[in-house]
Amino acid sequence: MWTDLGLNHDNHNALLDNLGQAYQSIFMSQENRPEGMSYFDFVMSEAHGLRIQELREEQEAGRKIIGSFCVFVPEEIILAAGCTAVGLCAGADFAQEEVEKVLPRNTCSLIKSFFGFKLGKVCPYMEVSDMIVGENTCDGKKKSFEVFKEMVPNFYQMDLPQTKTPMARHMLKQEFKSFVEKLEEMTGKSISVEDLKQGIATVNAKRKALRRLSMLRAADPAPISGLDALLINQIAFLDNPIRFTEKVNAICDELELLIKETKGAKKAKAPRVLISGCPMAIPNWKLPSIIESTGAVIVGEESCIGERGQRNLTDDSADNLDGLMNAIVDRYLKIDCAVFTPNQERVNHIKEMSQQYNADGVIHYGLQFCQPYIMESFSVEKELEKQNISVLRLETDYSQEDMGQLSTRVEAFVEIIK
Ligand code: BJ8
Repeated sequence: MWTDLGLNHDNHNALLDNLGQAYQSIFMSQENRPEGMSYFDFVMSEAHGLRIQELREEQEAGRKIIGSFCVFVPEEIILAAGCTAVGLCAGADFAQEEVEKVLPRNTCSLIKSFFGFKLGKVCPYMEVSDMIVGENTCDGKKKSFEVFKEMVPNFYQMDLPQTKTPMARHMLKQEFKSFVEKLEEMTGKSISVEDLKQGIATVNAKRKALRRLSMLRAADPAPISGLDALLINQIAFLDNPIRFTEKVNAICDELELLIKETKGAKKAKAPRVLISGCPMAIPNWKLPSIIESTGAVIVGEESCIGERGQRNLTDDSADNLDGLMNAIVDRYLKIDCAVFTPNQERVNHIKEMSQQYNADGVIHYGLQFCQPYIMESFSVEKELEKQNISVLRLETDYSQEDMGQLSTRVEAFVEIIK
């Protein structure tokens, strides 16, 4: 299968070895994990195995696989077109020397990562995709896609607004309509009202389940570690959405029982941290593992791999395509990514989340060279401090070199918020 997909065996094996070791030491060493995590451990163990086989079987049956890098690419529309959506994770350094031949050194790790996966030929999700969608969000992504599309013949670029004015809304609707046309052209099939309603229902069910999981983390003791909750949010981008939703609801049932029995994954009264900032794609577990190794518990992620990406359902009440498309546009325009200006909603959401999950402090996570999030972190800090919410602003990348320094800063912060 790997040869068919054009993967480089040596590089791929090296990646899997590293991943396997990291997973064992970070996830499997945790105590008091809910039983329902065994499904998500299984998915991870088969992320480069059975899941790829499944996607290839779907392809053989005529479905197209659509890879994407951003929560702005609407999964409802992909499903309505009879296609499958996969997130292209970009959470680890790979083939960095090769990457720095085509991108400036001072590019954020997330962008360098997907270039590394492509140049090192190690990502089966990228290779299995019939189309890869890149969205014009930050300057780094937008300009790097000019280079990336030379490497990926099946690349589709989606333009996105950077404000939320009526004109921006109009532009987003046009972009989503062009995306519909592109998918219809690929599949040779028109999207009907029923298809779109079904796509919306599947994605709404997934988001509701993830919301349920988030709310349960408000309990003290927290019934699930932040690492495990992050892992579930990461897997949301890879797994079959219907099966994934069932499994998230099943673990939520278990967590509700644990809460009733006041059983926690972490100790009661453990310092509670909210993470806010750049997305943490698989296998980016560095900062969460440092935070939880101090005895603190992460109670929420204000991130696209977390609540920012999953909050807000799509209204499915319209009975025509235009009405449903309007509802999709309205739902996506609520995403408060830092590429938007102004972006007051994001600060409001951080405040709201820290209250809702009883956080003792917020750690703002910025990837080095990510201008939108790092610039915004100053105003986030100022506004939260006005409300007496303690904030630690961190900048890091995917390397392990700053582990010591990060641990020292996180430990000191956790001492303060205890
Ligand atoms: S909606 S957060 S998934 S763009 S870290 S590449 S911003 S320089 S990832 Fe994102 Fe969509 Fe926004 Fe969400 Fe650029 Fe920053 Fe790198 Fe980033």
